[in-house]
Amino acid sequence: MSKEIKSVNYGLEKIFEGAQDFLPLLGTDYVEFYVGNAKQAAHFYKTAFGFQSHAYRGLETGATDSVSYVLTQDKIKLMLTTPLNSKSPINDHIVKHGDGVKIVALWVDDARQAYKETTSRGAKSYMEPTVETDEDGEVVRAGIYTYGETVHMFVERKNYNGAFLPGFQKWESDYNPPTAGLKYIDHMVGNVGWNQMDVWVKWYEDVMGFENFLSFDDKQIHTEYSALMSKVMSNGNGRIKFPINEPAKGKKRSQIEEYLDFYEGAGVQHIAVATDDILKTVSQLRDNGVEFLSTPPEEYYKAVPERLQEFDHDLREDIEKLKALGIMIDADEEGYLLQIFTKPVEDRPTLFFEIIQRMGARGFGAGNFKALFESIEREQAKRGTL
Ligand code: TYF
Ligand code: FE
Repeated sequence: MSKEIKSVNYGLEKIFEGAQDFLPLLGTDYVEFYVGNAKQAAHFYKTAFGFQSHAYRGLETGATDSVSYVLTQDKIKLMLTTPLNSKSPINDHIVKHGDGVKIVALWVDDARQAYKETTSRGAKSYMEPTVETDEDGEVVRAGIYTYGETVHMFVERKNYNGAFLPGFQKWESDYNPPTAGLKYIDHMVGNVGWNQMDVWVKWYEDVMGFENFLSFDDKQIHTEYSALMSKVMSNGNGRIKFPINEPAKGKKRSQIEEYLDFYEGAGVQHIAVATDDILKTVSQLRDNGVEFLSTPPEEYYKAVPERLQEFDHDLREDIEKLKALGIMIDADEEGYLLQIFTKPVEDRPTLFFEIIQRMGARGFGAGNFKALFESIEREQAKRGTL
């Protein structure tokens, strides 16, 4: 399988040569989850994943409809929002999907322009450009729908000096567990329905000006039982990467079908967060009680040196240490990467996290797909959902 990735054509150079980017993105701004109990979820992301208390909006700050906690870790900002009464539309999202990602916010220089460029290309509006102000300045936000009920919010904060957004106060907490070394969001993956992948690939091309950076078909991504297809979309400067998965026919129910059944539609499947010391990060997360998928079998680790040699890379880490923590290794021409996946972080088997350390490689771990999917299938079998 690692041989096949050689034939994959990386697309970034082409994007740089291409016409002017009509949607310049500075990076991921924040990710907002709609959850049943934001107070408890915030405690979990602090205790288990090492996030830091950052900002708060709730009854104490004059909000009457919902409460939001904002957590940070280096460049990552998570917002956890919960409704305060039965009338809030946030309830409908939670009833249908369970806890999950509602908003993937993108940092821009001009939110009005981003909204105009994308809606004129066919994006469905979620929120017209809206100016919010407080004593720290102003933020302009505008939102469009992507797959399912998921939203991309454009956030313009060049005239703002506050902690997060107007309406939030700094969240001072007496409980401050240490960070886990998570640095930034590397990519966020969407699961879409049968035969919908190319529809959303085209949407990201036409509406957002993204390009298809890598593709994996069901011949590459399959196990004995299940299959899926995946295409990675990237924006012009390569800072934003959104792989899109769709299920493919196999002997049994694939993990993508399981997700679609339990999330009751398309949505964010996993958030990959980068670290520059995966051994330290993962041992800390394990100590904190984060549950990871089961470790690949012995044969997987036996084959690693050969897979790395194929591309002439020296693994700087001790393979025994990686194995002890269940971390997987994949290589391509440019380097290698280390990655590991959590179990779903809700009772519905939906959203999970990936921890990734890139040592030059720009791929997504294609050489690990088989071991990873077999590990996911072991969990599905326990749930009776395979
Ligand atoms: O983001 C990726 O492509 C990798 C591998 O259901 C992956 O993290 C792909 C599909 C999937 C889980 C992980
Ligand atoms: Fe991933």
